[in-house]
Amino acid sequence: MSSTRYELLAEDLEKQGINVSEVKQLLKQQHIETPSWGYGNSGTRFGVFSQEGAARNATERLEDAATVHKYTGVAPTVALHIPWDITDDWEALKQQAADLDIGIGAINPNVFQDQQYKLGSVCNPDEGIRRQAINHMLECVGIMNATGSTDLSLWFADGTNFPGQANFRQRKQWMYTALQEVYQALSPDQRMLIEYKFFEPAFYHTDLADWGTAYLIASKLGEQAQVLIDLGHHPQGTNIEFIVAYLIDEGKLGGFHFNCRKYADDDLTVGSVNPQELSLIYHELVTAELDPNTETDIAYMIDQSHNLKPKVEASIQSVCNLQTAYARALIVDRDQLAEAQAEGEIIDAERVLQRAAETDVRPLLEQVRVEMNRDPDPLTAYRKSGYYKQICQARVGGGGQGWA
Ligand code: PSV
Ligand code: MN
Repeated sequence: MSSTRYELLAEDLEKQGINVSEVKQLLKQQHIETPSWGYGNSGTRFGVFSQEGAARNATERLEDAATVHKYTGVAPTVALHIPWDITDDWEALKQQAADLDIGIGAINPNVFQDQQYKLGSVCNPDEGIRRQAINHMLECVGIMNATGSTDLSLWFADGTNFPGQANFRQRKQWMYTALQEVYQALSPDQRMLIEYKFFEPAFYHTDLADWGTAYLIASKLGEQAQVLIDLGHHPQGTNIEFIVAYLIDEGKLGGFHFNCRKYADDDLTVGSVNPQELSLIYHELVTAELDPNTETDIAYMIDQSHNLKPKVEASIQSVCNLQTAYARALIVDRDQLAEAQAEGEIIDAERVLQRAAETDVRPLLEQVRVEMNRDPDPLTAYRKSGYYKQICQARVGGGGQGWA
């Protein structure tokens, strides 16, 4: 009897000393959070492109997130952006999520869009505006309490566009005191994730520009504050896997926003242009995850808006790309790698990573999905389901969420 593609791969991996059932177990436990803002109409600063069937409100965004989970099996939570997802009945929204078999993930305050934030939020020269921003974040802690969310995910558009526009040190202090007040409102099981970005919408300076500034402030705040890495927020060529390793080693990596730097952030599918970079990032994540002496609790989230691709399909594709990267990282022969590193055998060390990255893990992922009672090909199964046709018929009208 001839072997299946999965059996051949499993045999080959076992020969390398990889425990395939452990790998499958970890793949089944993978957890990727999708963003509610990935399901509504969105755009660039040049315009919003409406899509047929785009979700028009939080309820519909939850339906889409649940659909992505239904077909992938590894996207069980959805991140909310406030006020885009505001409701006057959080209990009902939480119940809707539970009925759809998903949970509410990170809560993202929005302190960048309203008119008063033109010159910044917590670093705004106007004290009253700084207070409004702090109050909005405190309101979001209340929403965490109401929804059972444990992550407050913070990103600030604060920065300046011109030399001399503001006093850097004063802004640094405003940022810290604001975050301190919000930090103090967290309960012990909640944490604050601090996201940095070195450009956009301010281009002269950004108040939390890089992992160093985010790390410093998170360290000063305390254990419940950690850094969030968004793949789109670095200068081109940055070695992100090094940042990952460094922050993990300090117990300060709390969250991820996956996307692709090619289009700054937001829209381009994770792993579409740079699968090698993604594999190397996952290699660091998995190395830490498998290390019994290292504790990690990282929220893996996608931050993409899908302005061009059909949104639910693009989300399924992104989740699948992250499964692929995870699977490749799980099959790295870490003993052989450690040996090559210890002996200074650079080529051999690199070849260990290459071997994993070049392995076709599709049969492994298909097997995992079947064992999770999912279709082995999530995208095709979704396309056949008729969901898209149904939402196109049902969702007529509605503007651009956030960007409208
Ligand atoms: C900012 O560019 C960012 O990455 C932050 O995470 C925001 O919350 C998100 O995008 C909004 O799209
Ligand atoms: Mn982000």
